[in-house]
Amino acid sequence: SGKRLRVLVDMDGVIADFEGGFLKKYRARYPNEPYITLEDRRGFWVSSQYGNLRSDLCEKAISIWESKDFFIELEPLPGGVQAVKEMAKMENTDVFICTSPIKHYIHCPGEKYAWIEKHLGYDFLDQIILTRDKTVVTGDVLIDDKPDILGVEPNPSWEHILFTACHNKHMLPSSSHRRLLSWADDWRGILENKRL
Ligand code: UMP
Repeated sequence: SGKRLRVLVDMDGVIADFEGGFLKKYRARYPNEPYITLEDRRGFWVSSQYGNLRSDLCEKAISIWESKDFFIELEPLPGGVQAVKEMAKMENTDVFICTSPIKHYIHCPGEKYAWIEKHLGYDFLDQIILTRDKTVVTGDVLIDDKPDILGVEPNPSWEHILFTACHNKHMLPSSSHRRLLSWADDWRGILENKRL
């Protein structure tokens, strides 16, 4: 019922556990260095918080996600893969995975494709949008854990639904954001609302 809907779903922090994967590999590679628990994470940029802890930890953090196999080995976040599959099967619904690759491009873009094929299937490779600027992509909703999604387009077509993550869960309720607390939250209700 209602109009056709285009849903953009972010990858890291929404369907793939970037924060958990990072912390596990950081602690394994740098067992004698300080780290930030997921409970203590604040701010979208992991590298900034590690850099504030001690300046040399910024580049050590970056070395983790620039390594081969970091992105392909990320675990799915609870309910994310199932929700995206279910969403894609709904009538009048087009789902795209909209994700920003890191600029160290040797491993990341290919591994993002491989992750989607592994967890969502070969046919889902048609639904990938890799972009460093999500404001130029049109859609009805963008489900993303990054609080500030900026780019060259000052008035993006999508409504940003803030997906709760360890780094944004303490942020005050923003008038500009509706939230999805997890994939157990009412994402179907948000879609039905956008269809009206
Ligand atoms: N990323 C960084 N630095 C950080 C944290 C994440 O470069 O401190 C990368 C990982 C992802 C990208 O490839 O940024 C985030 O992409 P989106 O979730 O915004 O699509």
